[in-house]
Amino acid sequence: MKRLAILFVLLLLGCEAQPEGEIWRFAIEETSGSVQDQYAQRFREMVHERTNGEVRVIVYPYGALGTSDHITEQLHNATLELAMSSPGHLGKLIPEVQAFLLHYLLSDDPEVNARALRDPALRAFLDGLYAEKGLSFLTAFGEGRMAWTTREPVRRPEDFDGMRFRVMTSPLLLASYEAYGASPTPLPYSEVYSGLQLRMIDGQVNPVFAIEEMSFYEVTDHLIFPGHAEFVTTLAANPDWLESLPSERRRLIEDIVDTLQTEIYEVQSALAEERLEAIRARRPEMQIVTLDAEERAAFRARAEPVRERYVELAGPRGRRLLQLIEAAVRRADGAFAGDDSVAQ
Ligand code: 6CS
Repeated sequence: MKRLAILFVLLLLGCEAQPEGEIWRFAIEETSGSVQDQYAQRFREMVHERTNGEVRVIVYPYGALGTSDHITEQLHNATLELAMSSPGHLGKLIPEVQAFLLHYLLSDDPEVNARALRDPALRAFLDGLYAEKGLSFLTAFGEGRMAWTTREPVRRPEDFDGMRFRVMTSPLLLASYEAYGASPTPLPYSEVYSGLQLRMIDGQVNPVFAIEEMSFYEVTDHLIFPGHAEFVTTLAANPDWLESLPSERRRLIEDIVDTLQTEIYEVQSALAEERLEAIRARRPEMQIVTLDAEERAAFRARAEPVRERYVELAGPRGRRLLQLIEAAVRRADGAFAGDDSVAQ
């Protein structure tokens, strides 16, 4: 049924009178005003300006072309040229990228992660993984600290006992929340609000900007910062399309992606603050807590063995990616002074 609906939208798009000139179709996994939307809109403006209007970028917000899985499929089939592909969903196609979902691996400081995600060795490795699955990796960036929103308070892993907790659809997320004793429930983004409202699920996890714009704070009572992860997304392109572009267009894309790497850090940072204030103002009774070091340590201890589960799922290349991320975060954090080597 969903496939039919998507086919229908694609047919409509095909029939719609298209303006003259080159068109690049860019799908995002979030709604208007989100971090991904602000990225895509800036990308669109810069392409337009720097090609003197020869290229138009059409941005499709979440829902226009289906779920994250549908978007990746369309990118693969060249119905789209560019798309955001978050590891939380893309892990089904590229198991190794689930490393970004491991808890207490990235820093709790988005600025450190922003530096780590620029690491050339890490990016080159991701490049190879995406290419093998018929996608071109363009970049990875953080969208902000993740918070849990739940109906009941959570301060210890035991508080998760039996909790039906919504996660994105990558398999590793099941292991991550099972380790806390929860009953993880994978669902597409579009079904989270109704799932909480109808009490099919008791909690979910997302960055604050998303909790605000998807109104998850309306249907949960506790917002908890466990310091366990930042939401990381990746931008990918269809490889045949990318290779078919003249070299100056490819350079233009590289240039814009490079500029946006800095800009998007500022965007997510401002949104995280503004939207938390908006939640406080609209729902003053919402209990907002940041877990302290001791509380985090209890979750960290449960999360540690999930790394082995990840390696089982993602194999030796998964282990390698994990090492590259660890090394990049250490270097970005300034605690890895001078030594660039990472064990093979
Ligand atoms: O929870 C999700 O499924 C979604 N969350 C965000 C912040 N972006 C895209 C992703 O699909």
